Amino acid sequence: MNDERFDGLEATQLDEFLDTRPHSRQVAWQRREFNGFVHFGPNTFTDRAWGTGTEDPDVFAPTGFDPEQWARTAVNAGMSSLVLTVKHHDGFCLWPSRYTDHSVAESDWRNGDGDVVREVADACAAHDLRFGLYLSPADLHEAVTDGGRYGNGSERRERTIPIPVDGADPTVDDRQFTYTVDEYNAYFLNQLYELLTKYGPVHQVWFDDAHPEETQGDAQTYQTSAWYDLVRSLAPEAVISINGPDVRWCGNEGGHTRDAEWSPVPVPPEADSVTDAEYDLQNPDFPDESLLAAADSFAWYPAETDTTIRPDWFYHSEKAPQFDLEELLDLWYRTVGGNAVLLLNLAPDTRGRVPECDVALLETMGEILAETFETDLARDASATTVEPSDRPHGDPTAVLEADRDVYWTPAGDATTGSVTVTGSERRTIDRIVVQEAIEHRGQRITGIAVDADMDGQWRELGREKTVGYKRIFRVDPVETDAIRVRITGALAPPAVSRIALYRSSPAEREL
Ligand code: FUL
Repeated sequence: MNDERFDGLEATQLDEFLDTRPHSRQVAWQRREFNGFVHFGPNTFTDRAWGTGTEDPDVFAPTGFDPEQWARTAVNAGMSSLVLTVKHHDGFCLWPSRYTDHSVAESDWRNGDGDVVREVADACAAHDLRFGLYLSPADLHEAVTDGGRYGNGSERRERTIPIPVDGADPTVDDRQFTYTVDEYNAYFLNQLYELLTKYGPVHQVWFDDAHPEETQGDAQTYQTSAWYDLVRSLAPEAVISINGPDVRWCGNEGGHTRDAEWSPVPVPPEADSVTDAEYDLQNPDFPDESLLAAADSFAWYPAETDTTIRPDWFYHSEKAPQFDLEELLDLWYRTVGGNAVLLLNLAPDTRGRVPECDVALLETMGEILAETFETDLARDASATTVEPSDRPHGDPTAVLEADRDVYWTPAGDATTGSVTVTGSERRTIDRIVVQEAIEHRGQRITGIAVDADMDGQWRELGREKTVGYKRIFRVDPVETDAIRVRITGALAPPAVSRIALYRSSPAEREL
């Protein structure tokens, strides 16, 4: 089975597609699988989705700010990192920035001595969570206040980052950078500099594409190549997401996923890079046939599904979680098990705590997933193929090892093949995990089926189009001692790094 969307590719294009590989920072991010987003700021207190930029800093007044509780919740849910809105579209900074008076330093909260970013970064470190930051390019405060830098038509000239500030704390870093930028971009770069030097290590930088006021959005050009350069210099392991070259927005905020999610994506001829391309990310068939056929080159640009546990990104007192436990688990399976990363938003309330009912949901979710995936039922299994195994990557037992650097491929140029995993006894199985060796061979599989040996007869349990980093099959429970994974199509010889078998936890089955 082949995916017809690739039929129109020239041989050279196909070669380029196949040669596309993730950077190590993208691999590290992909392996984090499930992360927490945190929207917290003036909107938490004003009950708004988007602020105006004219909020009095005193509205930011958490009564029981507890980032430890956020971090504990995240860990118990099974998350690997937290990405905090250090500045949302309203422009209010959750750290005492030297470059604005619109920050926690100007609020009565902790007499202006509070630093949300510091405490969240520290809580993450204490709980072995990676830390990421969302810094909104759109900045209403800078757009609407007198002397604001957003869209002020200022001259682009050579500026040294960080720009020294009289009387302010000296920088904690002595590196300097020079960019030819306007005032708003200089402001943005100064803030990035502060954030990446004071609160690191930072593993993800999230640049939103959205702007609450379209027309104002047009007023300001974002000099993103300078931003990217600064992030690469100060946080080389951080992925730059959404309005960035490393991680692609999945195209919706509702937690919808594609049946077939591809990480290598075409760069259209009119664009210089993926960040320059005008993609229709709502397209369920992205990247579609016409985009593929027209491609000049390809880039590894994997999908992140961001959605929020509550109906809005910020806390609203009258709203409850929008997903129940079953839906949350389904979301996790469709994203993590569908070659995407899940970024699930938490909305701390006016106390500065994740609401208890959300905590309960997330912790139950985490317990269920931990229990389901605790024991790989293939751990004492053997893996066999019908082909000779004494050739490079011919040994099928590679798929039983967690080591992602060992993998199996079929013999010769074959684009199909199968591995049978046989256990020492019959076991009940209803989750089958398959992974491609994306680090070494990119993404290739276009068709895959899984079968169970039912007393000498193979019974097909499920079928999918793509695998990529990870595919999780949720199948009806079968009692068997052998599972066969059949690659039914691939763009080039497929490389399978992992096959693992599980039984869902009793709590999951009762849902
Ligand atoms: C959007 C923003 O406008 C929302 O407020 C939220 O931050 C979401 C993650 O991104 O573009």
